Amino acid sequence: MNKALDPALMQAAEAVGSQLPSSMEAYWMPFTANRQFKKAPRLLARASGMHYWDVGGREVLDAVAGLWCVNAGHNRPRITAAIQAQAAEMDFAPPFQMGHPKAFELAERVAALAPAGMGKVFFANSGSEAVDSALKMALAYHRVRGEGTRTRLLGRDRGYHGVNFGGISVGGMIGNRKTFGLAVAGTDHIRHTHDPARNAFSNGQPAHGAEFADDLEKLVALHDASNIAAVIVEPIAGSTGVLIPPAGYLQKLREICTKHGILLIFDEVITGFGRTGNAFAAQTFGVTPDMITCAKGLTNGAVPMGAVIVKNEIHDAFMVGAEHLIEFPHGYTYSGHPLACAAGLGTLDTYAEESLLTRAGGDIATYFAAGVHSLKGEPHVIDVRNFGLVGGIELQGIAGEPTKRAFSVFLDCWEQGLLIRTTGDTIALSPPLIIERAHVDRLVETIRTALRRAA
Ligand code: PXG
Ligand code: PLP
Repeated sequence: MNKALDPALMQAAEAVGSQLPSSMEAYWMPFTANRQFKKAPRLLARASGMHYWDVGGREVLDAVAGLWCVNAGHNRPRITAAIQAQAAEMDFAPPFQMGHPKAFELAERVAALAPAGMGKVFFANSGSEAVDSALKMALAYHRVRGEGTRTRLLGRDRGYHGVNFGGISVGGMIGNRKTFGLAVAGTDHIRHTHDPARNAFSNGQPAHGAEFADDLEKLVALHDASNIAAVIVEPIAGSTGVLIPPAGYLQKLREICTKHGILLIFDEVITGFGRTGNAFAAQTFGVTPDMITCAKGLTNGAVPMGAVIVKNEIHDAFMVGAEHLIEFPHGYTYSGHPLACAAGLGTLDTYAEESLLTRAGGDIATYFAAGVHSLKGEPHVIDVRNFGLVGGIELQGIAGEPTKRAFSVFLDCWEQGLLIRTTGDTIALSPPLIIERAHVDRLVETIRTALRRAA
């Protein structure tokens, strides 16, 4: 008997044949209020298309693509079949000094989707690993070219680059950093671009704030370009509340990086694979970085995988010295795992067959934008932000109790059968790219209802 689960849920689960855990004690859950969760668990059992079903058999509309990753919708047959076939054929292949065909195939396919000239792909197993791989690559690139003094890594306030030591050091989420002391030395940060006084309720890119990029010139003046390896930013910051780049901002960052020989890394873990209307936000915003980190939508969330997509000349700079020597001493046991590669190929096939990578640049995104902006004027709403199929609805927090109001809206939506995500007091939406108008209507009206009864 599981004490943690309430009898009504257990009864419902039994009626639909769900297997409940025998205990919830052992699992230390990530980024979760463990004690609160275990008192009133939200357990998912099945998924298909735009929906989850919980262990009690209740249907839940997924407005966040799982966790920004299930871009083609859930349990797509091609992806499932690819994983099943691969599992039966070959479970694992060592990635160091060995290979298997699908890793090469997937790298070619990813490179073909990337901006021109970004033709090399390094595999990791998550966004966090992709980020730390990219940062190490930047350091090693300068060193192999004889510019070994370029060791500083720059990020941006309110940046999220995963949870490994490199990522939290260039990241700018205060809670994720201060908890862990010093992390990687020699990092610094430019300001974030959130400017509600000038940009509240912008539809698409905000008009004001390109000049925030000039912060990079300030850091160059402070540290000297000869000591700076790279700057990493998310084209759209997702985890810290959906921050859309002001018009001209990313262009300006690119110009300053080029001028000073600093590598520009776009962290596209969220924006990659169709979220903004192209395969990558680099293409949507017309700015080509030196490296792109991605994960999530690469395998539609079905098997963990991350990747760094690199400009050819960066890769080529490593290809010097004796040919029997390892050029880049970095990699993971599961880099290019066969199951992940199979899932990735099935995913890219699905995106191509259904033209999903450009869908967030079309009519459905206009409809989604109109829907989320219709929440302006509802209780507590102080800003609405959107781009492609990403939406952010910022609420006035309860005085002295930050995050509480948004979390209460999250719980209300869950009760109503809608899965959203909140960060701080902002509701973040990133539905699967297969979303239809009726789903947009339902998610907007569910949030409206929750806002109207939120304390
Ligand atoms: N970079 C960015 C830009 C991300 O959004 C990561 C790196 C790390 O990826 P992994 O796969 O290591 O988690 C992410 C991940 C949220 C949320 O609620 C977002 C992420 C992860 C968890 C929650 O917004 N993004
Ligand atoms: N720790 C130990 C003791 C290991 O042997 C390895 C890999 O061989 C790792 C950590 C790294 O694991 P992974 O390659 O899965 O990141």
